[in-house]
Amino acid sequence: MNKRLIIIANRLPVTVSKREGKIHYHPSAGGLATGLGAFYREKKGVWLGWPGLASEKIRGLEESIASYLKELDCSPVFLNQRQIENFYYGFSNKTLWPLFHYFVHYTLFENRMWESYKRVNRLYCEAALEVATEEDVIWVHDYQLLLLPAMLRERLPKATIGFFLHIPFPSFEIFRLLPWREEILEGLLGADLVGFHTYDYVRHFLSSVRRILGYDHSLGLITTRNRLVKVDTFPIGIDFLKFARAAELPEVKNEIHRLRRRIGDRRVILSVDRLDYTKGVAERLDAYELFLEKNPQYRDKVILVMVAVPSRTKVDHYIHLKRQVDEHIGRINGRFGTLGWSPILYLYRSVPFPTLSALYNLADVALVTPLRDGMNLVAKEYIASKRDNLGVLILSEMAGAAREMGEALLVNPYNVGEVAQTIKAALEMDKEEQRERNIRLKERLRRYDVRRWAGEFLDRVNSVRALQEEMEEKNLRGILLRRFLEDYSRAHRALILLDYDGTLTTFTDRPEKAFPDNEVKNILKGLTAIPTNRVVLISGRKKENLDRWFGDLGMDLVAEHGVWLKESDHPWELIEPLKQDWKEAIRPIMEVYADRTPGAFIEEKEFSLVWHYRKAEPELGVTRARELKDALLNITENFNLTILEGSKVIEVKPANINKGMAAMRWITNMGPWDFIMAVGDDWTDEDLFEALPQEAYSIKVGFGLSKAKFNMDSPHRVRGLLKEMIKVKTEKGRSEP
Ligand code: GDG
Repeated sequence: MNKRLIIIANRLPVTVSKREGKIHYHPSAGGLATGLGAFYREKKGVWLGWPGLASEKIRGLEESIASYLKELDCSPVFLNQRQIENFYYGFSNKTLWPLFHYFVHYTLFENRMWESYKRVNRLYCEAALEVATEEDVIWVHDYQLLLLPAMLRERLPKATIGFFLHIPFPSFEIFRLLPWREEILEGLLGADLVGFHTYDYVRHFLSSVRRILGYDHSLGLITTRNRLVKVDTFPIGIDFLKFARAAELPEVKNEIHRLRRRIGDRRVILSVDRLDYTKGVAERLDAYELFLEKNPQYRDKVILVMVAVPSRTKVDHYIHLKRQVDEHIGRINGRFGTLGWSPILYLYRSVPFPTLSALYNLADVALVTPLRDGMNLVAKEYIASKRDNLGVLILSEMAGAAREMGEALLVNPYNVGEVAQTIKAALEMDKEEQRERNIRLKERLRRYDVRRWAGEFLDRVNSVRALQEEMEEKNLRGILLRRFLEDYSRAHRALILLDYDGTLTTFTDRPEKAFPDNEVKNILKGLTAIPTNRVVLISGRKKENLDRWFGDLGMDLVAEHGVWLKESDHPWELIEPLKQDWKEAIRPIMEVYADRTPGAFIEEKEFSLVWHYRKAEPELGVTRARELKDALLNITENFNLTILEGSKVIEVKPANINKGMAAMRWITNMGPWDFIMAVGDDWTDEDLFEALPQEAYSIKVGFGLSKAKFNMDSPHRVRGLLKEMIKVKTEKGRSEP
């Protein structure tokens, strides 16, 4: 099915301005607008965003602007001056932008701005609901709209929603500073797919989700309370052909001649960016100054053309930065300049595309040295523009682009000495080497251009949606639930196999704290009291523990994942003769790992040893669990033991004994049954699901991959199901005396 594409970004690809009382429309600057501008129209899509002008300035003209934009498949979200101040200049650009770029000392945390951010995200949501349906693919962009995916999900539960972040996602240590970190993460997890430029950003995001919200992930799939969310890297490309072909355009050729006349035969070093403190302009100027100081032979032979596009000119840090840069350039030009030569040609404005392309063509060296940058398109555009494949790209390690552009000269932008030396090396690199590096870079840029980027993102979001739907189909509710209850109500002999922790109750920090509340006891009592039922609680817990909690309920019990079995009033039996001598070899190893992992501890059962790490710092816990498993592998083989990975536990126990094997005692020895169900939540329950006959109902609690035929979201819903079962039989009992 060809779904419609709805793009939602802070800005529209068309900017509206007002001059002398008249409204003008022109294309917006920036990589996203140019890259996706044509793409979404081909997909018969709609682009939603702010047209760039405060609503006070266009009072009474909203409708005519909206209808003009509609012709361009754009749908405007109008923002007033206060919203622009608090949402855009405020929370987006004084909180998220500096924090996500590691400028913690520039970051403001103000509730007023946060409130506005929430309200404006809501406004985008309402605007989206006027055009979008659940049949569409909705693609939300960037840091201004982090809450929008969840808002949309609430209103359009079945829509396909993707989110892409264009700036870095910072490490957990930085992200955790945000007072509203939970809301932001939950906001993003409303999407089906969350995309980033690099693997580092993915890693940081997953780590924050795990540590802050407690949701685990595997292979980039996060299991939230009720859904799966995929997280992946999609390094953005550029409109390759636009840059590669530009040099043939007459207006670009003219610009090249004009600039060449002005610059003479001097070597050109180019830098192009928005004037932003993340771009490392001061450090770059320091490096250039040092280069001129150390290499007098290059004076009057080079020129640094510095295009600095004015940005956020009303924000204090930017006003200050502008002043600093002006003074710095003045100082360098004053120090080294001569009557006929200024070392820096400073263009504090946005230049038209032909000039930009001409500069890319002319430049012998591109100096792209941001202190932090999500990707950086200038680096890519420079290489794509080089028809003769000559020119050297000096690129900051801190730009996302550095991850894919290994053939560039990579530098640490804070290391002024290194950057100065690299400028010299770039000017002296032989042509063959330049060609070799650039051909390789260019090939990748040609193959993975912005269309391919968008295409891959959209393919992936659709496939994640398909996976979601598969999970939805397994969710035991609606018709499936009705059929289940009908089957059960007809049954004359029903076998009910239940896990306890994570299935009938949520997890706690320490296993002994998860004692059953009255509700769960009443449910189990109620189920067991129905004469046609046989209820078995199959747990990993110790038998003493199960006796204490459930001994008086009349159910059958299985302890230690199948080691011990007990039929209602009978004594406990061992499933088969087992040894314990292996514990002496295993316990010391587990102790070492418990000592090295704050929060981890060992639980000893009669025939197994369990290493718990639920309370440990999550990533350390996972790493140590992996190491522990490695350390145990050799020994367990010798003793015929098996290592189980449960939910935040590593358990060592006799091989071949598992919940499935234990369940066979009831399934085969005590059959036949006309209804069998098993409910469980973790790896140890997979053995149980596997042991069930075809027609049985196997139900996994949670949304991870499983052999179970059905899913339920939470222990709360499992309790609801069991209550329904009791009700069904009781009602039936009353109506069939
Ligand atoms: C975000 C992330 C990420 C610049 N000056 C002029 C001009 N430009 C164009 C360039 C380029 C774009 O603006 C700037 O590239 P960025 O990579 O900084 O893109 P942004 O959209 O600002 O930033 C960034 C990007 O999103 C994409 O995901 O790479 O890390 O911060 O396309 O050509 N264009 C013209 N005149 C100029 O003076 N015509």
